Amino acid sequence: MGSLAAAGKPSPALRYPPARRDDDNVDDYHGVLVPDPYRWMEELESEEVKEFVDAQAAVADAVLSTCDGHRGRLRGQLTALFDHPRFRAPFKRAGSYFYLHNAGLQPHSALYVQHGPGGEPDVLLDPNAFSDDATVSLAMFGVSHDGEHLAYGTSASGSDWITIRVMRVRDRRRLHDEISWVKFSDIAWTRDGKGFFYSRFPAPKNDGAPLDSGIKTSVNLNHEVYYHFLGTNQSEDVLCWEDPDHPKYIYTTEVSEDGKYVILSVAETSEPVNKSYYCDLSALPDGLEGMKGDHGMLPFVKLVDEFEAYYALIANDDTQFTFLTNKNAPKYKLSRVDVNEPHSWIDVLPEDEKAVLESACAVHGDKLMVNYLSDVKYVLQMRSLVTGELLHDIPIDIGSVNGISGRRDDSEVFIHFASFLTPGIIYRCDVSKETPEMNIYREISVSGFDRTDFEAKQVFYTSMDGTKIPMFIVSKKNIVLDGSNPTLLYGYGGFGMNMTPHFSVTRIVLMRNLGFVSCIANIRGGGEYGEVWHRGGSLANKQNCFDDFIAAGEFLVSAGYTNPSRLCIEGASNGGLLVAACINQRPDLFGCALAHVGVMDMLRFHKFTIGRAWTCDFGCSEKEEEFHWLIKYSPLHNVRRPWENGGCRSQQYPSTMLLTADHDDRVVPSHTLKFLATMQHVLCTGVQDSPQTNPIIGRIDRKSGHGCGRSTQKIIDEAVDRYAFAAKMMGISWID
Ligand code: X98
Repeated sequence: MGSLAAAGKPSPALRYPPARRDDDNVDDYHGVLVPDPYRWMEELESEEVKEFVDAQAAVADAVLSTCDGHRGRLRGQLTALFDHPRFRAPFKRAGSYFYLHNAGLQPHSALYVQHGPGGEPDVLLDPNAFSDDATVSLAMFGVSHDGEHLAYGTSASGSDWITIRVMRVRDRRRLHDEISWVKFSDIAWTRDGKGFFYSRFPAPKNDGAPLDSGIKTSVNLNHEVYYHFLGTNQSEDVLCWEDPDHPKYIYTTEVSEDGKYVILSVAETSEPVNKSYYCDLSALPDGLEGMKGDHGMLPFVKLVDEFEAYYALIANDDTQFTFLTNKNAPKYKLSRVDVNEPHSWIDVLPEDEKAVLESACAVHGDKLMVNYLSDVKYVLQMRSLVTGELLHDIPIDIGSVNGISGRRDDSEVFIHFASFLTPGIIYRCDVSKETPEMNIYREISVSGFDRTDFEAKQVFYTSMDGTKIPMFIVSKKNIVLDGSNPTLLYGYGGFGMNMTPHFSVTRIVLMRNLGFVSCIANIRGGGEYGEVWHRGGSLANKQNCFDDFIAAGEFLVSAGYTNPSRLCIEGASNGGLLVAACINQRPDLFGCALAHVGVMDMLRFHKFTIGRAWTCDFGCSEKEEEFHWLIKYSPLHNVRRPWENGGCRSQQYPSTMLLTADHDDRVVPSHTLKFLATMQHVLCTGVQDSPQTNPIIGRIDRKSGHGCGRSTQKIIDEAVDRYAFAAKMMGISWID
């Protein structure tokens, strides 16, 4: 926390590596001069940055070595608890079941195939064989309609760049097909199984380094859609769509279940807003083959050609398309249009007043399994696809529906459910029955975990402006509210994303062996209550996210769960920004902060990779009004000494770990490196006899990215370091 002695006696300030400050580097934003002395840290491949990273690693190692007691015990418990078999929901193609499964401590889940319900499951594709050090992962895959071929995308070191390859399912024979520079793409097979649509960017310009090494930080522009024919070279792929007049557009494709149409979704930002085009494949005179060579792009019809709302195709009956949309419906609804009469939109399932319509899956002819989020709890229902009418409620426990897989030509539906104290259940539901039953198909059990030792609840606390904010609190049963419990508060608050109940082996160990209370605050900016909740925490309202998170901390203190010296905040990505902004604004309220892969430089995020797509939530410093929003909370520009300006002499920042990774091409590592150097300079190296004795360290992972595709070992290693650091810094003892 801000005041000293979180963990007992204050230790002397650490010696941080010197970082060159280029004081001449000053930017003029609409007449306001803003220094950027660490601009050189944006050159991630430079020797100077590599030396800085190495020197920071040495400091982090030295601090972490003082946590070795906790590290060893955490490693033991986490490894034991991770060692349990886990599964994802299967999906069916041509009578065969495909699913991901990890036996326990395997670095990555393998893709299995089982031919028919009674078939023997077999490994189809094992990502553990992709590389010796488990840094290449399976990022995406798609099986052709006839079940004959698997197209799969791999990512190296957690990068967003993907390479697609193809395998014949029957004999697991790899084809020669190899498709590079894929990013922000789906694999959309045509029903004839001859090939698939995908999206890519032009190959980055060769700057002298091998194209497949290092991190590429340049802005991603000029997305394109291609069709790839099996067995051919990528150079022969058919260019289906590009739009050089709109280089920022991002395209994704899907083929309708009847195989007749390809639907093109066009987005410009990460906002839930897109244009929707379609092309009738059956009307192409010579099919897609006829498009080979220079025949222009596919004749897409622009069904929705304005960025006014979000449209996701749920099902079609020939020209009748049913979409999940937020058009005049911030909690989403289903609408239908006859594409031959593009003004014929009707609402099939109108917006619910209370619950957000999360997803809808058309199954068994004209049935629809719909999934709502109501006060951050999922609600499942069977409805009629034709009329939207409710057929049955499908009771589920409080928790999250992580996936529904089913098709209109099948009555077998799989539902993946998990919650704080439920590691995972895959239900099989025969929807041909009058009243569909949820039968347990697979249940994940974690040996050594007993759910009856714990309890989970939801509270609603009041934020600064009076808004009620939901928060989940999970802990061992019957904890005493004497203000002494170590508490982990997690949040995200952005891009309409929901933080819903999920199972975490790591949190179980924290609760069981370190007595933590584990909390998730569903702050504004997320989509928990639809688009209004999202907008309430974005653009000019972004400060609401920080106020909501700070209010969560204050609630946990005032309700007797904890006190500031034992309150640790954590968040990743937009949540890393959240944590960083909150320690700037309330250094006194927290004992420890863990900020992963955060957006820390709010004035320059749009200049790297896909950062410009986040202006929907943040705004952009190039616009004067928006610059003034951003400069107020940008973590990099708001580090102040708490002991100055009237603060008490002993006040300081919480013990802080900033995490990033060398191949994070979503939020480039320079955000964290610049923020780390700034914190260390302002609070420590630039001050004589600084009161800042709580460590400020950077954990910079190697051969890793924004978070996806990490091996089990990397996940354990990182959790060990973060929570050993938090426990040691907050003076928490191990409970056997
Ligand atoms: C992104 O930046 C997601 C990036 N992204 C995608 C895909 N499509 C996109 C279309 C437009 C803009 C961004 C897109 O990943 C995509 C499409 C098909 C298949 C797979 C991917 N996000 C934000 C993020 O990462 C919020 C969540 C998604 N941030 C990092 C926001 C701030 C920090």
